[in-house]
Amino acid sequence: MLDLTGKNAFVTGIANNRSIAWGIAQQLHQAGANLGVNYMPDEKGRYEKKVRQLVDPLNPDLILPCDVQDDKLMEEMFNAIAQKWGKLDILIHCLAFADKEYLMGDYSSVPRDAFSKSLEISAYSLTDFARLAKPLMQEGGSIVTLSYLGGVKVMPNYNVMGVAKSALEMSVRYLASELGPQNIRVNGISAGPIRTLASSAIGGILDMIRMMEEKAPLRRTVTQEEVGNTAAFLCSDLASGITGQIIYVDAGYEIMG
Ligand code: NAD
Ligand code: IMJ
Repeated sequence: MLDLTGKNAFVTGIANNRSIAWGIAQQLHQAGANLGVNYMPDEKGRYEKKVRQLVDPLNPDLILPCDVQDDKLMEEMFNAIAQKWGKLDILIHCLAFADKEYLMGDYSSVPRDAFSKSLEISAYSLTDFARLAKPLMQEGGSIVTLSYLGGVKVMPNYNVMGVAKSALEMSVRYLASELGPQNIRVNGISAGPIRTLASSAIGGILDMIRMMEEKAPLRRTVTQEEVGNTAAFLCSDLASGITGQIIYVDAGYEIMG
């Protein structure tokens, strides 16, 4: 039933084999979609090498550099998508960043530039993506982003990222409202804690995982594959009536008081 054959899907945010974006790319590929991915450009080309190796078995049509803070690269990425595919059906936004020193301690210590940087990379980039994708989604489409409970409730150390996720989730709603008439659906997945580069780099992730195992209704954490399955569902015709939603893939943790 879940069939994405012939759909063009661009997945952002793969850094390594633990990335949530990698889980999503695999499920979209399995459902039959044509894939494109980005890598974060760096001087030594480390991310590029890693991403190329990883995605090779999925035969991607496109592997493009993109730093969401770089307007030129953003434009070039969407131009390359337009040239290769003509139309885009699915866009996955799976990236976030805050300076590590502000993912701890007092929230109020965050300076203006670190606040702006985090909101720009983690939240504004979705709006940028939507504007650039809009002309490529004339036949409709699906945009999915990744969020975390820390955008709705105060979670230890999440700090400025929580404020960014809050802006991201509200952007999902405004974009869904704007793009709905063009049959473009915009949704978010709020995932439970998963060990990735972005989560392992911070203190306390193991405590959060232990808490999930104790308190979540399913008494466990969730996997990249489970998040990938939900993303594939949201991008498929099975979810044709769903837009503007944040779906929790968190073993039920969010409902607990
Ligand atoms: P990850 O480190 O594998 O992925 C983060 C990605 O963001 C990387 O690929 C990195 O290159 C990219 N990125 C950072 N700055 C960028 C920029 N300027 N331009 C382009 N790309 C940039 O970690 P992850 O946990 O897979 O994170 C993916 C998403 O999932 C994030 O939005 C994160 O907030 C969200 N999320 C993660 C968890 C978790 O526990 N791991 C839980 C809920 C939500
Ligand atoms: C991140 C910080 C604090 C608590 C956290 C997290 N918990 C979880 C995360 C409990 C699950 C992971 N998460 C949901 C994120 O969105 C992570 C974003 C992030 C992580 C880093 C680490 C390395 C770095 N900058 C980062 N920017 C964003 O330098």
